[in-house]
Amino acid sequence: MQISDYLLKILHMNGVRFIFGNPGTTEIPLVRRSGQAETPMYVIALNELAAVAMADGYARATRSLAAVNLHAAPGLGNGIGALYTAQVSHTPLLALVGAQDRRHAHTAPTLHGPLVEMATPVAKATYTLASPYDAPFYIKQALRTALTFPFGPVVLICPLDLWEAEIEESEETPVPVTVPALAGVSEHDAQLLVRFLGDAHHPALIATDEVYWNKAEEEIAALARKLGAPVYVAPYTGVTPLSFTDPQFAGFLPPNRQTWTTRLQGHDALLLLGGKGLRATLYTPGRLRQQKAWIGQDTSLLGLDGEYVLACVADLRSSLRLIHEKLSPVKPHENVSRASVELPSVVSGKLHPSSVVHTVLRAFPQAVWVDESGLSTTDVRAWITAAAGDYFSNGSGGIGWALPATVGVQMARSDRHIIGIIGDGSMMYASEAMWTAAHQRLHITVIVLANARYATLNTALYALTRQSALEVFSLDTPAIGFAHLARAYGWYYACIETEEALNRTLADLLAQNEGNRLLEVRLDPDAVPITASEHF
Ligand SMILES: Cc1ncc(C[n+]2csc(CCOP(=O)(O)OP(=O)(O)O)c2C)c(N)n1
Ligand SMILES: [Mg+2]
Repeated sequence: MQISDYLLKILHMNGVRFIFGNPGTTEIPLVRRSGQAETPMYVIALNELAAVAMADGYARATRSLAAVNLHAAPGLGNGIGALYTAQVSHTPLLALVGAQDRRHAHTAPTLHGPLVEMATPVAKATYTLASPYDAPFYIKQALRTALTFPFGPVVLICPLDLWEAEIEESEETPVPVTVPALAGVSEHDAQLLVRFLGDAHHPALIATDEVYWNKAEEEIAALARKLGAPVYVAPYTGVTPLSFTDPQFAGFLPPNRQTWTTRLQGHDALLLLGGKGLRATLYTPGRLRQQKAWIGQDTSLLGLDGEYVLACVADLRSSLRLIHEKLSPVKPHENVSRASVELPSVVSGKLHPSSVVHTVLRAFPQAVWVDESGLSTTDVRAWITAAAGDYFSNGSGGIGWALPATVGVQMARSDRHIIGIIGDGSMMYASEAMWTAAHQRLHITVIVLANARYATLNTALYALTRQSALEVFSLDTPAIGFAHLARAYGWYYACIETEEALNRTLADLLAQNEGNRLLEVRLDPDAVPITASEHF
């Protein structure tokens, strides 16, 4: 059996249905053999940033391994930013990277490059196929590593001259790989954690993406209920570890050390569930002085604000169950729910970003959301009612992810209405993803919040310097032609400039759910979202 066939068959056996990618000469044998019986289908993306983010969206929406193919050195280079995002968000990805034919690699041919060195900083592990003898081993090893907690992108480098090489007969049969299982915390540690939580007057749980990857949303909700404690979601969590409507859900923490220190100061014990700790954007001072404990899998945990009473590498689902079982019910504490944010009454006649976000969220309570709405993200999180797993954001701060991720999410959940809510700046990094959406005949809705600027950067500018805006952050000369963009890719387009048009268009959308739709919502460029002060 050829290496390419072995790889495709073992991917399929391990649940991989699609390879998102942008191929080149070095991967032609792989592309040629995909899409046959019991092999994944190749989904063409028009650039590598889009390909990786599509695979990332697909993996997040299915909570399973996704594959992406990147062309040799420049292709890998183009995908690095998106691999960084997948790494930060613990997405299980297998990146198949093509490499030059080794018969002339020493002559520095085109596309030759230091692939291992390029991939290493953004990969959980990097493997290179060197011969037909080691190929089955490294392919299985790459799959196993990608499927083992904590998840992250794993890179497998395949030189062109090896794709069609024959594997030894004894190694031929592709099999589901054995993945090392992770146990829950021990009885002893569970007892310590019960005491840690039970002795506290006001404990709080902090959830990260690992709760989602461990499928522990019900367990975290049950423990929080029994404990009468709130669950905060760590800043920049790119998936939803708990339903936004859960009574114990207390909101996303802001990515600001000083603000989260204040917000958490009423709690005397914090149990962090996964992650490395909390992540801020701009520097502010602050220190979480209360006692902390941690359960998770990413062992690069940082002890930023003092050491942990206890830190356990363990499966979250069974750990939370065991702690729940051992814990006696506690009288509920007050103020659990997410802070309520009132919509201001707007009279300018132009569209205010907050009222637009409020209206679209109310119009589609059942949708799955992919959010890269820039400065409006805090508004979205104030009002959204999505269930666990129905809300995604890049999680790394690296924008350009959302549009292609929306394509991946739609391919994973074809029965759901997927809405990307995306800033006009964020929309333009990988707009070619619209072609893949059209080619795959998807039915995505993208709402572009068109304020003709990088409003987030003006807000950061103000936080850093007290200057309110820079001309450089304007996107209005020329205005981005979203109508033309939609036409270029065969998407339906509507331009919305008034409340009345917004309501009418949303009603039309509810009535029919066919094809890809781009709604350009032209906002009052001078209005800022009402929660903008919490953005940094
Ligand atoms: C890959 C990447 N490049 C650049 C940035 C810096 N950046 C952060 S927010 C932003 C502007 C976002 O603009 P838009 O999507 O229009 O949202 P708005 O700020 O207007 O609400 C930029 C360029 C980034 N975060 N990631
Ligand atoms: Mg903008």
